[in-house]
Amino acid sequence: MSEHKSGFVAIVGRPNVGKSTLLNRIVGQKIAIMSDKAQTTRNKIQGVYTTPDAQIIFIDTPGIHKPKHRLGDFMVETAYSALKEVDAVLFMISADEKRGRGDDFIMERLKTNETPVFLVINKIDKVHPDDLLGIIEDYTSQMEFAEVVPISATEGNNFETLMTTLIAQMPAGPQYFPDDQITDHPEYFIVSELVREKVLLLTRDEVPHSVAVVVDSMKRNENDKVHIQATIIVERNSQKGIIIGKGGKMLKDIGTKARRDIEQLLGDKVFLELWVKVQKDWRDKQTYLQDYGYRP
Ligand code: GDP
Ligand code: K
Ligand code: MG
Repeated sequence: MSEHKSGFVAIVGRPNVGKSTLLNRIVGQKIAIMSDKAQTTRNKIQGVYTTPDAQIIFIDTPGIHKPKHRLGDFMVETAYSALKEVDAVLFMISADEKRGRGDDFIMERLKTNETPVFLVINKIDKVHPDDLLGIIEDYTSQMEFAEVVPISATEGNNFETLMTTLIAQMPAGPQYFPDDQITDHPEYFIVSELVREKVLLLTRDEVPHSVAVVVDSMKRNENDKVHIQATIIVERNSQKGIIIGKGGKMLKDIGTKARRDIEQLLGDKVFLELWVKVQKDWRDKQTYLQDYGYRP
């Protein structure tokens, strides 16, 4: 009989390399929001991967980048503090993009750490297999990696290999969470992220990152529907107009799409009520940041 293993793993990498996509594959359910916009993920989200012999708790870190305002500072801090608490780091890169300053910046940080680092080369479905060798040589000349694993987070290539290799790296330890638990985040946080995802998806570049979503209440009513009230917070009146849309159409679309995802998540019928509020420059005001849940 082999000993039970468990440990914590951080996923780092520049924006859009596929960290949230990998995490969603790991937990097999949509918990970290995905989009093609950078900096979609703001908070540390944990996903739990459980097998009969092992359990790994994953942390999806916000993209590491040069902070432009206070929210940026917080995002970078979250990413760095995660690196010290873990048993392994997955440094994810995208096979179809050249090594850049962002990657070098992250590697400089990782080098100062004792934690074993896996180089995860994602999006191999987008390149020719012959290109991989050059990528591997380029990165391994920069620092030492415990393992190098090329994958496709969307297609699933080498996913099992990555998990097996990771488990081998985990220390002996107990199962921290029950078998069926995939995240320790409160449901209202995931719900707010799902609404925010739809706002980003439907408004494209018109309402970039100046949007936050707060779930004001979540209650089950008599006919067993979950009644959710949430507020979308923007910085300018013009953005409020875009989000509401002509005759309220945009807000209705956001609500419909978000409701479908939330119903899947909760396994219950949902009645979703959305409000839009303007809060000027909320990103630069520490008190607002705390109100909206971005606490270090
Ligand atoms: P993050 O910012 O690192 O969390 O990146 P996301 O997980 O949000 O992914 C960014 C974009 O890359 C999304 O459009 C994903 O669908 C896409 N993507 C992620 N993994 C892969 C992959 O393995 N192959 C391809 N072709 N696209 C991917
Ligand atoms: K993203
Ligand atoms: Mg992400």
